[in-house]
Amino acid sequence: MLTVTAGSASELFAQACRAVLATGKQATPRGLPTVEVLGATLTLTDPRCRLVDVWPARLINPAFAAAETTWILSGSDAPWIFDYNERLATYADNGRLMGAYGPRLRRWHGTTDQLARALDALSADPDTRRAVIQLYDPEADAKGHKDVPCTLGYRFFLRDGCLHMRTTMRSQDLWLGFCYDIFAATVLHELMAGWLGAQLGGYTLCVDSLHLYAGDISGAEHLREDVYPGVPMLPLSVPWAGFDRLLSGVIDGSADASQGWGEISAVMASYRARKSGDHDAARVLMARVPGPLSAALGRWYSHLDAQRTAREARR
Ligand code: 5HM
Repeated sequence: MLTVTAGSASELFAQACRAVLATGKQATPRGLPTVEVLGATLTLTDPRCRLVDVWPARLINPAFAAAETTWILSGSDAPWIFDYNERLATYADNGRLMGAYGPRLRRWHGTTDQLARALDALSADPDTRRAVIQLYDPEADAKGHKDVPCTLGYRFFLRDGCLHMRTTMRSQDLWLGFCYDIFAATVLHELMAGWLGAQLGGYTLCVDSLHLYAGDISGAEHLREDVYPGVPMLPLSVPWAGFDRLLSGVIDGSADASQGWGEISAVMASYRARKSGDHDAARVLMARVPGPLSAALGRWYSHLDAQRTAREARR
């Protein structure tokens, strides 16, 4: 059993990569070679340090992290998410990601808002062990869809005024999936703590298969020993009653939000502007709410620019 604890997602990521490289075994599910550890518990003690940003070995697209988080929390499985990550579309069946977390989270089997249920359970009995959000659906997920949820579920525990969150995953691609999954899950964690008026406790991820694909091993081997932890993200708060309205505004760019939500909204708007070819507007929008996410977006744009220059030089 692998156990790793760190104060930031970047450090947790780097330490977990080192551990998988050192102790992992070969496994080749769906014909794709991996190095895998079976049974890992990864704990992030400060869930607001949620951005994996390990320059230059592993940068993430912060606009996709922001977009995917709002997509999930709003209960959506709409294809607009592909505007932020075209590769996701390869996992779709008839244009839809059948494993999308959002509808399961906010409308399980078309009816139950599990987010509201978990909040109600914790409000009614702060010591409850029943604040459970289930994502894996044994019936729907055995039908052979391309996208099968890797997260089985989330649980929350309120102890001594601190809200702790635990996630169980059957499978976690440490290089690619982890960086985005931990971002979205810890936003949910921070929001739930805010709705309950609780301090933010630790975030613990229990993974069955924690793996690195063969193509990512060299990147993992080149991670620096002294990873910069980064700084906590700007605070995210919103009353539960206004949550869905705020999310719609963040998604369509109409929200007049400040702090963390303002940054998320600006980062998404900036990325849309850049995709439409307006790089100047993208830079202006990116600078609208300065914070760790917009700073990371600047690095992501530099990375995309460098890739384009290299491509042009090869022509
Ligand atoms: O064969 P399997 O269904 O586990 O393949 C899905 C791949 O996507 C795995 O490498 C899994 O770990 C990764 N993945 C992830 O890391 C998938 C999802 C989708 O729920 C996710 N994180 N959130």
